[in-house]
Amino acid sequence: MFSSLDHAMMQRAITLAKNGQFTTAPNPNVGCVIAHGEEIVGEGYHYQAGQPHAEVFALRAAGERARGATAYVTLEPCSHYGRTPPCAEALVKAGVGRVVCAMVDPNPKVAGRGVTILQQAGIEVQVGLLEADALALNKGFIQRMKTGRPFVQLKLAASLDGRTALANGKSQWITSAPARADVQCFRAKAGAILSTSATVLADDPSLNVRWADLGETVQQHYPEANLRQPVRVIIDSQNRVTPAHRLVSLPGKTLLARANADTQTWPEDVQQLEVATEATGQLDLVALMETLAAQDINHVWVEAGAGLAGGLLKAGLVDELIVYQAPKLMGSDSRGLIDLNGLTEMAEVPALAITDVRMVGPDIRITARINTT
Ligand code: AOF
Ligand code: ZN
Repeated sequence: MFSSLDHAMMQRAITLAKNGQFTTAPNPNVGCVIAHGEEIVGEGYHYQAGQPHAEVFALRAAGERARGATAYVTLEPCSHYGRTPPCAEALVKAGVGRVVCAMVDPNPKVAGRGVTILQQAGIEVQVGLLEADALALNKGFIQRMKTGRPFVQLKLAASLDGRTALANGKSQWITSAPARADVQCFRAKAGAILSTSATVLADDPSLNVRWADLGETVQQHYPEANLRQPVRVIIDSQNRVTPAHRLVSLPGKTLLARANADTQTWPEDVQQLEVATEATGQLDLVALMETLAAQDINHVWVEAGAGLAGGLLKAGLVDELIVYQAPKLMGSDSRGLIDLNGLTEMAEVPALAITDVRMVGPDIRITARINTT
């Protein structure tokens, strides 16, 4: 059904889509190429929510040459009036002859209606080219649309023997500067950074994206990578975070997830989010994730201690682990990586599937999925 030329064009559209990976949240990354055979007449990608969609930029570039052309789009063209008018209608109006999309848009407002609009206008439509690559582009968006929960990445940093701090609590720094720059890139792509009041009280962290720390590659290729700050979400069931903590007054939104809101005066960018609690008094993490998804957060990047890491794993809320390990040995009286107390059988041990291993400076970075099979 698809020629090698089709593959090359969709590959180009996927490359274009990645240009928006730091900026489009909560919208998906989408790329579009308009071509007559081998000749590309227009290209575009979605840059930021509220800005035109990928197809609009590509159609603008193509002008009259869009007539009779093939449009390659990494996501089904939209059919709805959102922040912008429907792309499917724009493609019809421009007179394209054929549309190839990598996948159907899981947004219930679209979900096949874009394809129908095109087909009803007599345009040939094909779906499914390089679908796996398109799915990988928007793991968070797709998961939120399909399940009402965000995609959750748990970051862990440890010595080679899996320790995160000495027995006296000292931990700066275990991993290298390049590993910490890599963390900044993950933060910059996420919709939210999740941490706990324990971390805030212990370290008074910023939990923001810092341009200077993003590393040269990102700085050169994505000059707008720090235009958007992820939302900081702090689990604070005991109301221990105060307006004096550093992250409260940094640019960007902060959500304090609490059992009960307090009556203090907080800066405008700080919102208290009341979340249901469990019998233990701890916040219901599933309810928290669903609330975050309802606030359009596709992708949560977790940077916290062993307690939250264990809690999220036990609740089945972790989709991917990003583990940095430094070439250091800290010994078994140092602190461990994850609280998974009470395991008595190997059958209860969460099984992982490692999907990537690479060096980041002198450290290694392991990416793993929870193995559900
Ligand atoms: C497309 N092309 O480039 C993107 C699409 O609020 P809006 O108007 O920006 O609409 C956002 C929705 O549109 C988003 O949830 C997704 O369903 C679709 N995104 N569609 O045709 C694009 N970014
Ligand atoms: Zn659109």
